[in-house]
Amino acid sequence: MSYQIEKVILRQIRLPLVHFFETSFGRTYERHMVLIEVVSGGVSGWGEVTAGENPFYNEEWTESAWLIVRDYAAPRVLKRTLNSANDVDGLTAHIRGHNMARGGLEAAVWDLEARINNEPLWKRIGGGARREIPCGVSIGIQNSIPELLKKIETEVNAGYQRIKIKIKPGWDVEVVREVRREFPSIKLMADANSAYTLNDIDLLRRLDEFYLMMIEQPLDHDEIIDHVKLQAALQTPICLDECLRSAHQAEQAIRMNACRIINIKLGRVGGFREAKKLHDIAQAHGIPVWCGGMLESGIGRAHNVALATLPNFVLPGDVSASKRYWSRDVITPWVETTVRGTIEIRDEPGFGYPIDHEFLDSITVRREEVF
Ligand code: OSB
Ligand code: MG
Repeated sequence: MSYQIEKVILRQIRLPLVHFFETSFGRTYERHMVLIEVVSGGVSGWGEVTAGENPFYNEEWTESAWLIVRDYAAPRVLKRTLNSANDVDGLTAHIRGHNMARGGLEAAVWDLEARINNEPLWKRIGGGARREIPCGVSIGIQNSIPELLKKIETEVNAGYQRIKIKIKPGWDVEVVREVRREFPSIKLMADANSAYTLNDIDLLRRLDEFYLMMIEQPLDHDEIIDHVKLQAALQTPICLDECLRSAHQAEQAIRMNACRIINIKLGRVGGFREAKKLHDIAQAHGIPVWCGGMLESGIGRAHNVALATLPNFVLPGDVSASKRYWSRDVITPWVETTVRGTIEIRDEPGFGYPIDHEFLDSITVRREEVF
């Protein structure tokens, strides 16, 4: 069934984190997200742009996302006859980069299409390989090692299946050693967010001793080739995040042996269509994937849950309970985990969680309609 989008509504919200989140590129206390609502025949679909507040993870940030969606992406999609949400990717593919802005709009159209068809988003995208998704947590750089150990203990006790810690030069080998001493048998991994270079090979090899599940994006954000050299020097599998922005790049990285595992983020690759393509290519090569996170509100979080029901999402992802991030989420109920460290999928149409409109309105700092 074809449909047309009559209106795109952009909203910018502010949501303070319950605890700051620190990576090798900086600390975040409060998220400023752009939410996208697409309207067709009285039905609304929702998406979230996963760009950060600053262009430090990649080139995008809240402000650029607003302009890209408003001035470039939305006008290409509005009033067109769409046969499928699969069409959206191609309509905005002339935009160079800015995958998160493109992907926020694309995801909103998938949600809309699921709602028009009265079916859950996970079903619309071809997922549903599992009824509950395995969950891990991503724990940022802390002020001290004891504080980190305390946080890990809390999350392990909450049932999370694997722990990811952030590392950077000066907060790496000794920190991982202490974590391993305290937690010898947990599934543990480290994410460097591009903080190292090939000059650090010897240091990174010292991490092999701690039998990490993987080390995520150790080298430059746009560097695949150096990861080939590093992977050949390490026992620990490399997982790529930042530098895989398309299914094609992922295929090249796999063929070159730049990584053995892939983190898929909906925004980073520009939406569900590309995420599914990347997923399929990894699966065909026997490379497991997991769903990354970008400190999403409930809307982006629920999209991630749907994505993680595709069959090759076999490793626990960075999708965890709302309450780890927010004192109040924009959906009700919030995303919660089971005692097994999983999130159960829901059968309501679209992304499956009603929006808390009253709260959403109260944290909206900017709103604009494009039609
Ligand atoms: O590299 O995975 C990352 C958050 C912001 C930017 C980059 C990353 C992250 C996370 C957090 O690790 C994952 C989450 O809990 O949402
Ligand atoms: Mg990462």
